[in-house]
Amino acid sequence: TLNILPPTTKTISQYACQRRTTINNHNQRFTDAFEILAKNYEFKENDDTCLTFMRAISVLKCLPFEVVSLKDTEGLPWIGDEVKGIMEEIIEDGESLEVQAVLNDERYQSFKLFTSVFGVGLKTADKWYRMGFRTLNKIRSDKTLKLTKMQKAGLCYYEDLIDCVSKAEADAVSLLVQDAVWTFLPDALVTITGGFRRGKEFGHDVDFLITSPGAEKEQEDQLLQKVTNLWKKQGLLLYCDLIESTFEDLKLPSRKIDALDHFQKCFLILKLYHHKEDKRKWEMPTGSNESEAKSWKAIRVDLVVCPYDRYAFALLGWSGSRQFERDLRRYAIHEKKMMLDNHALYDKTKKIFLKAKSEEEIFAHLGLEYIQPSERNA
Ligand code: DCP
Ligand code: MG
Repeated sequence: TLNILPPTTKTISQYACQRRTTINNHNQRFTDAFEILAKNYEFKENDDTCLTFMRAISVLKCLPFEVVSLKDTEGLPWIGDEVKGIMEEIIEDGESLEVQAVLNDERYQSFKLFTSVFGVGLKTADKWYRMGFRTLNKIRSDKTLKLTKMQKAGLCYYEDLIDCVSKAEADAVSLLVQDAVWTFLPDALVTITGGFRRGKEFGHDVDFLITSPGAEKEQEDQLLQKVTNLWKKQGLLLYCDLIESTFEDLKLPSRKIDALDHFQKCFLILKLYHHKEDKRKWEMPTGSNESEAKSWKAIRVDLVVCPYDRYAFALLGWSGSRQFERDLRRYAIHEKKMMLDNHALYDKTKKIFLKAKSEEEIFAHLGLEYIQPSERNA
């Protein structure tokens, strides 16, 4: 049969790691709607339907044009009938009834609010909802609730943490992290990862990967303890959860698509003081006492330390996006019979680990064209 697909759509891969996705999303009116539906399915623990919408979102984000009619979606992967139905509604009426219904749903609203607290996952959100809670203030003032240390910090700094981290704030945190790390390991590489490495202007946290070519294993193991102790002394450490390494040299990459990695890491809340120049923005309205003006903001920071020979794998794994990472692993196993995770790449046919010094080498091992971080916003 003749191939009658328009040239722009016929080459779009089902794998996000074979697509270039910048931060310029031409289809936000659809992806915003699907993000609400995906979240709602996540809250209902309907993971398959959630993934269906996440994949559709990811495909729509890579299109270099705005979809204005359903014809534009012909030949696109992951755009099934359910997805098309909602797109049609949005095209015709400007909104979807299903999305409106979710937004008005009390359970959705409560889960959205509760899971926006650092340290609160689906289990806790569900518990609070069943107990009849609907607001954070009721949770804060309840004396009988047992909160984890993480949740207490999450509620305490809630207003700061819900306000996204800007690129400028991320840069200021970078200086803090570099300063502290270089005090103990002067040759360390400190790299910003996550959304900011992909060129995003805002994030919910700031992620860093740290490695050192010269450090002994012992020095590497003690680094995060030393860094966080220093911040504690300086009064900058608002919360710290240090996770010890469970990394083993010969462990096979994980089979699970969403598995956490085994590197030493810490989940932090840091006190970031505002620069003198932008202090005006933070002063109280005229008439109030200037000393009441808050001169700092609480910021979520993740630090990860990896052995130098695993740097490329850890960097690729922590740079995201989540959908890009999932599809890299799915592509590796299904198309290449290779297992990839944040630590290593293993060829199941040859039964060998494939080493890599750079992300480019990992893409090459997988037979993939290199995709820059700024094009991984899938
Ligand atoms: N990551 C992952 N799987 C997880 C957690 C993280 O693949 N379960 C990777 C992909 C993410 C990166 O780590 O891009 C950082 O995680 P974040 O949750 O910080 O995500 P982003 O930095 O991409 O976005 P945000 O702006 O929300 O921080
Ligand atoms: Mg992040």
